[in-house]
Amino acid sequence: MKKVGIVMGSDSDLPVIRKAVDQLKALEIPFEVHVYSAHRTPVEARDFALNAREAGFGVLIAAAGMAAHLAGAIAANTTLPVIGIPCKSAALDGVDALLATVQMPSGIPVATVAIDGGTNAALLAAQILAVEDPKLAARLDQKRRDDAAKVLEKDATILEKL
Ligand code: RP5
Repeated sequence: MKKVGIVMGSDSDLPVIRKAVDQLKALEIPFEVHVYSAHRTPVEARDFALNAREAGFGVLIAAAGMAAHLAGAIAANTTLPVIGIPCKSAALDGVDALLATVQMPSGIPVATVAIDGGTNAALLAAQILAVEDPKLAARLDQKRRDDAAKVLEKDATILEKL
């Protein structure tokens, strides 16, 4: 199976990345995690993106906060699918990163998930890999069934709580 490459702009983004990593582990998807910044280490971020396909990655996830150019900078240097996670920061609650990540110019797409949306980033990466991997697709189907069962359990008990 192809690997998922995860890049975060700073180790302060780790709580968001941990959610993605936990989900990838649960789905038995191989991954690598790096700290590269579009601004502080632009050369390393670029080189990672340029070499990613050859290095065995199938999807990339990029998480950054504030003026969050990381996902876009990665996407500019690869045609692998890139998923952007805007991370919340103190001043603007992540809206700054959301707009910087989602508002990509035509020609360089970034599939942007919710602010701090580490879990959905991992699930979207899994769904992309599952296009060519029936076993992974079956694990995703099972997760959907498990999640639905949990909601229906809550439905069955909600009246007792009221
Ligand atoms: C961004 O700036 C990072 O992705 C992080 O979300 C934010 C703050 O970085 P630190 O100052 O905590 O390293 O580049």
